[in-house]
Amino acid sequence: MDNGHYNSARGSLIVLEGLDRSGKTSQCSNLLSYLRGTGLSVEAWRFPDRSTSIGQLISAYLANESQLDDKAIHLLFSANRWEKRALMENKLKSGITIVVDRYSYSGVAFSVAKGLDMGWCMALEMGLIAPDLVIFLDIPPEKAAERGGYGTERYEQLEFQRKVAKHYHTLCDASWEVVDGSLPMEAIQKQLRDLSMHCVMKCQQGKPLMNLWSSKEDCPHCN
Ligand code: FDM
Ligand code: MG
Repeated sequence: MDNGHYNSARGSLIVLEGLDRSGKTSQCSNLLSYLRGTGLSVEAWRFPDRSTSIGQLISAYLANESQLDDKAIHLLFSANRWEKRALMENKLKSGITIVVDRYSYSGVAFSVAKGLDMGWCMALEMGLIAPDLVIFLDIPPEKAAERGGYGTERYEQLEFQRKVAKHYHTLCDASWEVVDGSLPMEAIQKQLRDLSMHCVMKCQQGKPLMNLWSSKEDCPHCN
């Protein structure tokens, strides 16, 4: 803390993960309004953050406008999180809660589905800020595919999403909150609100900010 303006209570890092068309994006914006309504300072972030120059390279790749080696694009996704790390830490320490649509787990699950090594993928994420809450919106890939169909972006294909789902389930540990993404919208909203409020309270009560996968024990898949 380098000035006297920080609130004593820090913000929480809340991450939503799930397949494409699992409902993450609408749930994130609903959660944002709810949390704001309780008087909290909250921001909604998403990864990839397409607004930066790295994000624009990622966006072109996803739109099939460029071709990149699988490791090269993986490194860009990871760099896109690293370039926001300091800002994220400052916001959290200044009392702002951040709701993030996708984080390192997407980075790992999608790249491992393409054949990259899980330990290699995870190692690049070590030292980013650890989420205080990871909510996994769990939905069968077939059901996600039915929801108005996929767009035209790379990865929005049933066969591929099946593989991603498998790797999400490998990453999912006891610290994750799994919410059934097939439930009615309102039921999901309620669970997300309750989980988030509980998390915010714990952070306000002094739960320390941690780094992601900071030790080998935290990262069983790291080499
Ligand atoms: N994606 C997202 C990755 O492959 N790696 C990552 O690190 C992240 C954050 O990018 F198919 C994939 C997941 C998705 C695509 O994401 C674009 P959005 O949420 O649809 O913008
Ligand atoms: Mg998408």
